[in-house]
Amino acid sequence: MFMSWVQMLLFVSLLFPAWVESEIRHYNFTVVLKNTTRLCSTKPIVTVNGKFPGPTLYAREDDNVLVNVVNHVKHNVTIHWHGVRQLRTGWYDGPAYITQCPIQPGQNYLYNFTFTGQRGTLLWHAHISWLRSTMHGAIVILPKKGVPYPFPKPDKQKIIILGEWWKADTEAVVNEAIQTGLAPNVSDAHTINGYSGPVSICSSEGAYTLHVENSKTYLLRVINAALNDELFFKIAGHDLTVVEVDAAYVRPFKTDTLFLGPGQTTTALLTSDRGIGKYLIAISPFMDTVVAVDTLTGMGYLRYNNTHPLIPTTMTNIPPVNATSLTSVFYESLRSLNSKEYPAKVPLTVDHSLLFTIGVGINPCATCLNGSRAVAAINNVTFDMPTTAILEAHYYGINGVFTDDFPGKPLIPFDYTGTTTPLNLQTMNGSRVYRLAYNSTVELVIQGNSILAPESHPTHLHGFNFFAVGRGLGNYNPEKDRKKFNLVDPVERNTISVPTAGWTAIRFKADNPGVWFFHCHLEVHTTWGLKMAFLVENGEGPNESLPPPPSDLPQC
Ligand SMILES: *[C@@H]1O[C@H](CO)[C@@H](O)[C@H](O)[C@H]1NC(C)=O
Ligand SMILES: *[C@@H]1O[C@H](CO)[C@@H](O)[C@H](O)[C@H]1NC(C)=O
Ligand SMILES: *[C@@H]1O[C@H](CO)[C@@H](O)[C@H](O)[C@H]1NC(C)=O
Ligand SMILES: *[C@@H]1O[C@H](CO)[C@@H](O)[C@H](O)[C@H]1NC(C)=O
Ligand SMILES: *[C@@H]1O[C@H](CO)[C@@H](O)[C@H](O)[C@H]1NC(C)=O
Ligand SMILES: *[C@@H]1O[C@H](CO)[C@@H](O)[C@H](O)[C@H]1NC(C)=O
Ligand SMILES: *[C@@H]1O[C@H](CO)[C@@H](O)[C@H](O)[C@H]1NC(C)=O
Ligand SMILES: *[C@@H]1O[C@H](CO)[C@@H](O)[C@H](O)[C@H]1NC(C)=O
Ligand SMILES: *[C@@H]1O[C@H](CO)[C@@H](O)[C@H](O)[C@H]1NC(C)=O
Ligand SMILES: *[C@@H]1O[C@H](CO)[C@@H](O)[C@H](O)[C@H]1NC(C)=O
Ligand SMILES: *[C@@H]1O[C@H](CO)[C@@H](O)[C@H](O)[C@H]1NC(C)=O
Ligand SMILES: *[C@@H]1O[C@H](CO)[C@@H](O)[C@H](O)[C@H]1NC(C)=O
Ligand SMILES: [Cu+2]
Repeated sequence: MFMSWVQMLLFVSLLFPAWVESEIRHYNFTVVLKNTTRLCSTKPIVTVNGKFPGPTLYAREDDNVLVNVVNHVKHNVTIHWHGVRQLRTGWYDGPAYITQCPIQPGQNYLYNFTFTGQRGTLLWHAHISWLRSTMHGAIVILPKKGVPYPFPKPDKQKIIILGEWWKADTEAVVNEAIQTGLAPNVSDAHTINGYSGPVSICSSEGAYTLHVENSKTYLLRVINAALNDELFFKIAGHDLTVVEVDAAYVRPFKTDTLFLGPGQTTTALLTSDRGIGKYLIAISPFMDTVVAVDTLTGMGYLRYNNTHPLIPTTMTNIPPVNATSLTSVFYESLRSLNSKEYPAKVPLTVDHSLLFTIGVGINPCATCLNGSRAVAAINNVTFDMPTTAILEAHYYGINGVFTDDFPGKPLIPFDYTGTTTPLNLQTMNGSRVYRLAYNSTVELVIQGNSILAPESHPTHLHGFNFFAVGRGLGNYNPEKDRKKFNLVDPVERNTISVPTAGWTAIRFKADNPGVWFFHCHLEVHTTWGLKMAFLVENGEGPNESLPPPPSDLPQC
């Protein structure tokens, strides 16, 4: 006769499937200090909700997410939802002084955005100074209700967050580097879900254990939340099938080693078919040049649930720090699905053809320890952080905050990957942006330079996914290299490594109005100035324009 509430809900959901499909998900992120013991010493760290790594943000595609961030520490904070498209929600993107002023001590800000056209694994992290070393966590975007994965349904899902740990306070580490002009101290360990596993400096350090049962399929959502290291990820005795990167499905491929730069995510299937045993999980850094990195391997274990404690761990071959070929093989294996359901919408025409040369050099500095300091630049521009958010200055037409004269190519071309370039990097100052009309298409060749040292740079673009259409070594040659671009099924990502002494070409469509940060995701390089922003103008009508800011947008 009468319908129960459950029946009523079912009835309503049949009538209005779209209405029940997307939900509003509320989260409270309270930023607090938490005394934490790692590597046999205790220090207070800045966390969300006292957790390290922080809480996971779960949602489905099309869900509206509301995250109330309350700042209870003495630092200014912001949070960036790394890889979330933020379609017309640029006020919630998070990089300090680009899209918002910081959330100051005692203040709060409600981030309000929707996952559109994305599914998979991403991460959130603080986007101010070096706070992301301890303020980060996973974002899991499940497919819409009733929509299957384009791969066999896993039995279980696991989140695996790779990080870096310093025994010192990371704010002290970066401040010391800024003052002295020298490179900041490298981290003391690599961590898997917060634990390094036993290392030389602390043999009693705990380890992450991935508990498995035999004959099951696990979906591993692997996130590189390290500050400054690109990392290899390996599990002894088990292959992984990569199915998605940066919340975009890829053509599945099998590998025994994952390679992730900071900010990148890789989702892979693992089949537990060994029956019994305890297998080493190893994360180790990649650096194929003379620059110093932390070389301690982070360790965890995969353990079958019927394994006796005394069964020894099965070891794996840990890739050497200079295993360049592994990184190339991994990148070359990545392809978009480019299926009917998930087409690769690669821009086929190009309105802006840009060349950005990126790298690190040395500049004179009277107040620095050696009379010089490290600087980094894009097309010789070392980005100055303004003291007002650029997005606000753009929206309200405030003069004097930024200029829109960012050079689209090097003003004086040079032999980017030559080895005889002086270490001195001629830099220009400024908070310069590159202006794009709504819907314009961009081809951006990111050319690594060898001024201080050739080095791999994981570069990140906010507000868009791009297609990685080409990659090569040496100086980019448009006549020769452009012909080889993959415009059919290139991988779609938000962060891409520019190979050491080489280049990477990406394409994207500027269909998201706002101000979008572009920077190296090695935090040390961001600190030194390897950053800029794209300003995308409004299109026609409200659906192609940035709405006004929310009333609680933090003020400077
Ligand atoms: C968030 O915090 C508010 C205020 O403390 C509380 O009322 C609300 O229930 C919390 N929401 C969630 C999802 O935890
Ligand atoms: C951390 O430990 C120190 C020393 O024991 C103590 O003074 C401080 O209140 C603790 N802080 C927090 C956030 O627990
Ligand atoms: C979130 O933003 C949408 C518009 O994008 C708006 O309709 C909604 O009211 C906002 N939610 C809150 C809680 O402010
Ligand atoms: C950085 O390392 C040097 C040399 O080990 C040490 O003296 C210094 O205190 C460290 N700086 C910080 C901020 O921990
Ligand atoms: C391992 O897990 C399976 C499935 O839950 C269970 O049947 C089995 O008894 C477990 N084995 C042990 C030793 O706990
Ligand atoms: C990596 O470094 C080792 C030790 O320095 C060296 O022997 C080896 O040739 C290098 N491998 C590559 C691929 O450069
Ligand atoms: C700074 O000076 C010290 C001592 O003279 C030297 O060992 C070091 O290599 C110099 N560092 C840089 C980055 O120039
Ligand atoms: C950029 O820096 C390089 C290397 O220092 C130099 O050769 C080039 O002339 C500089 N370009 C400009 C426009 O200053
Ligand atoms: C860049 O700006 C700083 C301070 O704003 C100034 O000291 C420096 O001389 C400027 N450098 C150049 C190359 O203009
Ligand atoms: C942008 O592109 C969309 C889809 O291609 C089109 O519908 C829209 O009219 C375009 N807007 C402008 C301002 O060009
Ligand atoms: C804007 O988008 C909404 C929802 O997609 C649609 O209903 C509306 O017609 C669009 N308005 C314009 C002016 O295109
Ligand atoms: C926090 O941000 C405000 C606004 O930009 C700024 O005035 C203040 O100096 C910042 N505080 C710290 C400790 O950086
Ligand atoms: Cu870099």
